[in-house]
Amino acid sequence: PHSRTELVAVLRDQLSQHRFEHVLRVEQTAIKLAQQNNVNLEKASIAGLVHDYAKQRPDQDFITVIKDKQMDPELLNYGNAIWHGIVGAELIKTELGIWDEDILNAVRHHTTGATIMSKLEQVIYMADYIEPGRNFAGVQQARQVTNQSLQAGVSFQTKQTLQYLIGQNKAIYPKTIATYNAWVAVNG
Ligand code: DGI
Ligand code: FE
Ligand code: FE
Ligand code: FE
Repeated sequence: PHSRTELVAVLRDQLSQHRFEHVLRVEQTAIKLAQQNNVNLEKASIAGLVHDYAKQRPDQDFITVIKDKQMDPELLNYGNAIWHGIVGAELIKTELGIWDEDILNAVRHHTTGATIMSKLEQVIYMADYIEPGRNFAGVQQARQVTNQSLQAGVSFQTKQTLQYLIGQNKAIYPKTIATYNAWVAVNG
């Protein structure tokens, strides 16, 4: 895909209607946050559009990439929730021909966050969390905090997500814990 229109057509084909509409809302939210935080708008648009590109792929596609590219073997203990970003970025390179490492890192880290995140990575991490279709308890506060300070939003989400996962008896991917430790004390 060489234009936004072509990229949108690929995503419409790869994703369910529900997931496709989420992706369009993440794109628009990312563009807004990028404007507020002096981030490149075109990169925010592309990263927002492709962040969940691999979300509906079968597990075996990810397992193949993890083994072929000798990625962290610890990944094999997790599932689609962790794979679609970190491993999905590799599919975005080879299948969509997007090689921009800023965009790829934003996709890689959109679920788990990272100890150090660029502004673009922070924008995509937050846009995915607060896009207008989200309706979990606390999302209004998340939107307010993020509009005041992008970094405070990252901290807020990181703390909320870890609490949520523990409440659900989910295994925590070590990078998610590292993100928590790095961001827990950030207030603005
Ligand atoms: O792909 P989306 O649904 O738009 O959102 P996402 O990529 O941010 O999150 C996908 C899921 O991943 C979400 O239900 C929370 C979950 N998740 C985030 N960190 C971890 C995790 N799940 C596990 N098991 N461990 C984690 O560390
Ligand atoms: Fe996702
Ligand atoms: Fe997210
Ligand atoms: Fe998403």
